[in-house]
Amino acid sequence: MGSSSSSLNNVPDGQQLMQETGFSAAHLLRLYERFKFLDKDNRGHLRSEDFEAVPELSENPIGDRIVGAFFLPGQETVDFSSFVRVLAHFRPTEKNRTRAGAQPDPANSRNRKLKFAFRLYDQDRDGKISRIELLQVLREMLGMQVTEEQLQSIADRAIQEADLDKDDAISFDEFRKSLEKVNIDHKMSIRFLE
Ligand SMILES: [Ca+2]
Ligand SMILES: [Ca+2]
Repeated sequence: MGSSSSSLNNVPDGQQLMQETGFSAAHLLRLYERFKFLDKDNRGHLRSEDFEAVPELSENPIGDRIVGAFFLPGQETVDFSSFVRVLAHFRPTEKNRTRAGAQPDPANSRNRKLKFAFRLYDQDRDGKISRIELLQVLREMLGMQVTEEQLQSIADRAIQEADLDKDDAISFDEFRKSLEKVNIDHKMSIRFLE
């Protein structure tokens, strides 16, 4: 433990990030190595094009959206702390959290994971997934495999099933309910963290 916490001193805000995100010292060190590797020019921050070097994102049909989630609105760079805070959403959910100082609703909780996923759809951030926003994601994910008509009918069905208040859009609550039985950990795994 002694050696890993001393090397953690080389990681910017290492101790604080460990507390906040639940990543171990060893894990944070690996993420910092990864970050420095992506930060080719040693600027201390990443731009969206730096993420192209991550195959799991560049090959992911909605990789651009996931990369976009690393950036706050209007910002073009992401520093190491923000990088880690976003990646914390991809940590497996802990069933029995008794860790001292743990956040009441940490980034890897089911609720926070769902919120993260919801924002990948809700690009105008109005708190609802509109039919158009849903269609855009489906188009990116399914691409050439389906016709426009099939896409429309998949979207119709998804909205019909999830849209409880019949406003033709999916609120976060409706989104959460429609995914009640889905293993979100499995859906939101990313090899990046191994
Ligand atoms: Ca929206
Ligand atoms: Ca609705």
